[in-house]
Amino acid sequence: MQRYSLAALLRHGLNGHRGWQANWGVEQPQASYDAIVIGGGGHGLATAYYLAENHGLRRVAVLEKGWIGGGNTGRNTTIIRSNYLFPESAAFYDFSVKLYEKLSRTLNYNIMFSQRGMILLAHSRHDMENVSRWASAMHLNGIDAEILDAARVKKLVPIIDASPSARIPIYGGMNQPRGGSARHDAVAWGYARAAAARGVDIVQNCEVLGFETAAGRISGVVTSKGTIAAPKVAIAVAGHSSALAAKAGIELPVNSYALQAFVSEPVKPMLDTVVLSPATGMYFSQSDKGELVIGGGLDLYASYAQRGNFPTVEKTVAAMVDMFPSVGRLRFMRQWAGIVDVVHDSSPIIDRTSVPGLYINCGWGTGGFKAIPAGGWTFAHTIAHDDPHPLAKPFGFARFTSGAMIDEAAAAGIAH
Ligand code: FAD
Ligand code: PYC
Repeated sequence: MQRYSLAALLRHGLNGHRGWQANWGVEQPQASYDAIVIGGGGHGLATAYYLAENHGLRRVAVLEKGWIGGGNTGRNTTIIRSNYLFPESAAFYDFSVKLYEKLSRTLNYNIMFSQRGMILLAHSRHDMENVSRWASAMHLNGIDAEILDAARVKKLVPIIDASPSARIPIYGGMNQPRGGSARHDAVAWGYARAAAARGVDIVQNCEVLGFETAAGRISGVVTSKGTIAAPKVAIAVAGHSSALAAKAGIELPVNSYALQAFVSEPVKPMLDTVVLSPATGMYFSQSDKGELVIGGGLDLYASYAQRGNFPTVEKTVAAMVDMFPSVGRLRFMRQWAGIVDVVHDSSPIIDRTSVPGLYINCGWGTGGFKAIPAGGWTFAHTIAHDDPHPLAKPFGFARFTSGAMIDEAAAAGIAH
């Protein structure tokens, strides 16, 4: 791993930053690997890191068609929480939060993890019932949750309009104190650097175009940089999962939609928690630079365009200005979308596929950033042992035939 002395830092700073060595990445892939991971998002990079670190596989490549973190990992609004309803999800996502709690130290890279709490707003008596049941489910699963009345919401979020005349009334809410956020790029870069330091080849600008098989097993991939052999190939390409898996003859129960986010100009500290209003689909937090990081619901039709469309922006901003009138004159600096991979029970898929040697991690929809450490950990185990990790087992393909769905639509944060 690269370490710099103070003198070296000064020298680099004064000479225009020439001469830094790259922390990861090779231009050309080797002819063969023990395992190939397709997709240099958080899940692919974490998978490669844990393959090397937990399972001793060093001849591993991550193939990324663009740049690492350029997909949803670098486009998301970084909410981390484990407030799900079902025991399978609670165990999985809380394992992820626990890995996040020590990730900066694990990777020796500051991912700026901040457990500032995550508040879900209740706008009606019905919403209050809902969050009460939700908090009870969390307590039964051993996860922190507190019910808030309107006065406590106002105390935690002073800029909210909780007055009796507010157009969107505030009845109260629910807080997960251990929820929060982390810097998305840093998660990708931290895993990439740590994986590369363990011998993983990270190959950017390398698109996987198809699969090679021999005697019914996977034997490699065809890429924009040539054909590469490997007995194990793992897909972690989020919104492009169904299109890529189809090239191996696999039909996935996944649809792809645009999910948008926006960032305001920076302002002085005004919010030190994460706030989400499930009923309106509006949520926001404040970044360490002062920008408000804002998101809304899914665009309503399936799409691969990383733009999003205007009605979603309008609806989100209208709800935000109603609830937080003081933001009404702020200007937006940026708007974008990512293509999210949606399964009809709003839960992910981590499993082997029907092609021996081919594995898949997908279906994170609007909520897979929080799952990156656990997704990588359990997917690496699944690949290394050719058998699902116990935490991943409920999230396999079997549920689509057994009917044992894990329907987390109500706890998805942003419905998907
Ligand atoms: P990605 O980061 O998308 O990585 C997949 C990679 O695969 C991409 O880099 C892509 O270029 C590459 N790829 C695709 N096809 C190929 C190919 N053929 N060959 C090679 N490479 C290929 N989650 C949360 O938990 N909290 C949030 O607050 C949150 N907010 C969100 C807000 C927005 C606007 C969006 C879009 C998503 C949000 N999410 C959130 C969801 C989260 O971002 C994703 O679930 C997560 O980042 C998925 O990670 P990934 O590694 O699977 O996918
Ligand atoms: O998963 O918590 C989440 C989330 C909120 C907004 C988008 N995803």
